[in-house]
Amino acid sequence: MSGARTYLRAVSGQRELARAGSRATGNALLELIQRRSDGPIERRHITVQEAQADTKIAALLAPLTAPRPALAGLALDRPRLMGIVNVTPDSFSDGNLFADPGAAIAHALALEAEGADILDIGAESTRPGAQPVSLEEEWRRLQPVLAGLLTATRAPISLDTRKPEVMHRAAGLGVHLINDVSALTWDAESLRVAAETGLPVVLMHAQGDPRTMQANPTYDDVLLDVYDWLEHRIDACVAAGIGRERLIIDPGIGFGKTLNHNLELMAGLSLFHGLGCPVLLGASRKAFIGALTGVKTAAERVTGSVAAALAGAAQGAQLLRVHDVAATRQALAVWEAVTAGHTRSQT
Ligand code: HH2
Repeated sequence: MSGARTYLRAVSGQRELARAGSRATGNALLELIQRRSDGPIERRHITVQEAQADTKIAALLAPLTAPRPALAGLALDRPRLMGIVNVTPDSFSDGNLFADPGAAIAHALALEAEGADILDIGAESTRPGAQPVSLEEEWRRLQPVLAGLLTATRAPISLDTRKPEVMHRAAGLGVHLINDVSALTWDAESLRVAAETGLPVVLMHAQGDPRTMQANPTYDDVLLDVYDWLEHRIDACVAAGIGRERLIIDPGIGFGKTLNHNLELMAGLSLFHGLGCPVLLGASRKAFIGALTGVKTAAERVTGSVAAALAGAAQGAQLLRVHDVAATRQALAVWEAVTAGHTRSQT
């Protein structure tokens, strides 16, 4: 079968598969997807036992069951919350609220107190239509916040940037993670510099640049196209010396996607575990929630955001990037206990 590719995802039971590890015999239901360059995409359901009985399919099952290494000291055996701190005048939901360094630090500490496991600090909005900011302006905004936070919090600090020089400077200050919405494609130096930092890196998929990305995003099959693109970026990172164990992948909700693209990605999210890296979902307060609910003000999309976070957790996402940490933490605590049938201390 020339030009054919096979993919495997858990339609249900991804969390149980991950817990069961190589012993995986659980009741997960799998979907086998075959895409040929010259024909329709075929999808059929199979059981874990059927997957294990076929050597080629068993190889696709392995990354769905393999444990992920700890990230910046955090075990990834349960969904972790990345609290968002935008040190910007123009972010889509909280622009200008935390542009002052003191306000940004206070907000980050409040998110930590609410239960954020990681704090994601960004100083350049990448919302649709956003204009890029210069290196020096981005660093002017970031430096006091990073320096202040690194002495004030025990939570790992993630740096949301596309610029290699910002990665280099922030790594020198001691940040723990790089989060790049361009998956290290924005600058020709990004791969090399990110490799040198030795830090874990979030590779997010985006089609196009924030200024134009919502103009007319098109895909053959959004789920498989984003998967293939992220796989190529992982390969590029590995070739540049960033080992797979340092990578986290993210389908990039809202970045060059229509409403239906976003919904297909969320519904098929478990596919991305096949890449063998932790999966991050960033759906918080985004426009697709407004489109589904009619809530125009981003800051009022908390309930919809929590629903999206739970949907991501149900598909085994290890990291959830959220503005509303307390609300998401409360929902996750209840959801985890009622789906498990016991509290975590009883496991
Ligand atoms: N979304 C935004 C920014 N950074 N990083 C990852 N990994 N995944 C995302 O989905 C993601 C991201 C956009 O949200 P926000 O930071 O709230 O807004 P803005 O870009 O306007 O500052």
